Amino acid sequence: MERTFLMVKPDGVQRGVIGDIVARFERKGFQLVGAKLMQVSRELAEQHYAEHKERPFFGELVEFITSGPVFAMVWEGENVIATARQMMGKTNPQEALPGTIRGDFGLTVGKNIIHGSDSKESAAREIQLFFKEEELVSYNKLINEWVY
Ligand code: IDP
Repeated sequence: MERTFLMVKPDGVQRGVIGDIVARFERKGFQLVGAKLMQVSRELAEQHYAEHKERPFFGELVEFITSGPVFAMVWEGENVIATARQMMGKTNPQEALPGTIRGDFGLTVGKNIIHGSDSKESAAREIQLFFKEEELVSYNKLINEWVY
């Protein structure tokens, strides 16, 4: 089973949409294997966004993601990386379709509510960056027989 790293950003936490977001992934049939509310340190933020180091908005990105608590999660399921990205919608909430998380909850690219890994490689990297192995739980849900 594939795993992905999803994170409700500080704007999503402040706006009180953690529950709505978790509910969407649960209802879809995905399985939560780890979650925590946490404050991202400057060092972790710089590692997480390392691929954007040269972009003009890198400073803003680090400031923003460290500006308040985030809700970090690991989700499991068939094709969860790509499907979660579809459920999130386009990076710019003004282009994200209604029905997607960013389309329904966001208005600006700098405050777009949620982060999600964009590939198998970034999922593996981000999961180990945010979670210790013992914080992730493997378990069987009987309902999976009705999902797959
Ligand atoms: P993604 O989050 O949809 O994968 P990326 O291109 O990886 O999008 O960008 C990472 C984050 O950087 C975005 O989620 C967004 O919050 C922020 N970002 C992207 N482009 C801009 C920009 O032009 N100005 C400010 N922030 C941006």
